[in-house]
Amino acid sequence: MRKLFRSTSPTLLVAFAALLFAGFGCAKKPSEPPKEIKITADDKMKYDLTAFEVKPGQQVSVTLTNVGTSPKASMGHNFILLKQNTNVQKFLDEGSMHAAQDYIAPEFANSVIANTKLLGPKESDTITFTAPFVPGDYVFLCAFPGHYASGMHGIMTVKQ
Ligand SMILES: [Cu+2]
Repeated sequence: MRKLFRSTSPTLLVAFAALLFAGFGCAKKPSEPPKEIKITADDKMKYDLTAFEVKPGQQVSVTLTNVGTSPKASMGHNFILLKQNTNVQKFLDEGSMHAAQDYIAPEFANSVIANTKLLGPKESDTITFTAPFVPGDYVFLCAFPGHYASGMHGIMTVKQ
């Protein structure tokens, strides 16, 4: 009896592990496709969309396309979604010294919920993220120096 138990238990363990994996797989499966947001940015330092709404915890896919023609070094654009209570001015000031990091200062990396890369003319980037569970307004902006001041920012509202 004891010998039989010993020989079957590894099989049982494998079966149990498989069940666990199946369970996790189920839990992770998104219930609906992500909400798709498409934004363009141009040489006039403007987004064509400055406000959108999502549900708490919803999967969101943002595609930013730079429709301008100016070189990336002088007119790059990105989309950075910030956590609430981020000091935006400080984020921009510190970021301006980190061109190689797409203007996101390492000390502010934790303030970013999601971001596209910095895009040159005709480039596009899609990011997918989970919307915050806390309802409210979340700032998004372009961190290229001077662009926020020119109006390159908007609000993502999380609302049930
Ligand atoms: Cu920009």
